Amino acid sequence: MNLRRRLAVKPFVVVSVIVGFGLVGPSAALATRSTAATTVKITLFEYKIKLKGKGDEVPTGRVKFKIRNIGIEEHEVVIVRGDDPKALSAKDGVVDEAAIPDGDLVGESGEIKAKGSKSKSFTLDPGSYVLFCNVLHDHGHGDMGDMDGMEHGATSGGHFGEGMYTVITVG
Ligand SMILES: [Cu+2]
Repeated sequence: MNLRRRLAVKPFVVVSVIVGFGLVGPSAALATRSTAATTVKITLFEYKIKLKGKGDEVPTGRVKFKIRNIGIEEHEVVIVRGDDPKALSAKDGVVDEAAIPDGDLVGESGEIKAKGSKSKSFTLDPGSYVLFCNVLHDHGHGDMGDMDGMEHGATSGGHFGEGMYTVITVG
């Protein structure tokens, strides 16, 4: 499993190195391209993902998500290609992230504690993206730490099922 993953990732690294060298060249076309990231401010609370300003329309390229959790529960933002949250494979209000095709999963913020904040940047191609929170409802299980994959196998629902998602358009 591990080996397969490493092999799968390697060609990507090689390609990005080559592209990186290409950017060093004094190309006028590339020089005019803005390298500044667009900042999109996101507020999380029970159970909504709110974008500030015109955050749902984002120019293509580097996007910096500044995420604040103003709620009382832990939240996160998962970014997936697509324009319909309901098209995601979900069970009991929890999206099956393992069922998302590799190329569609852009990334995630990771859990953000109540009153906490996090910034994360992604390079986004034109298209639509679903942003959602896949945190489970807290049933007083105490501190479970950062257990990876704890979303899976849940039967008691999660924030996605409460409608904690939104759609952004890039391009
Ligand atoms: Cu949440």
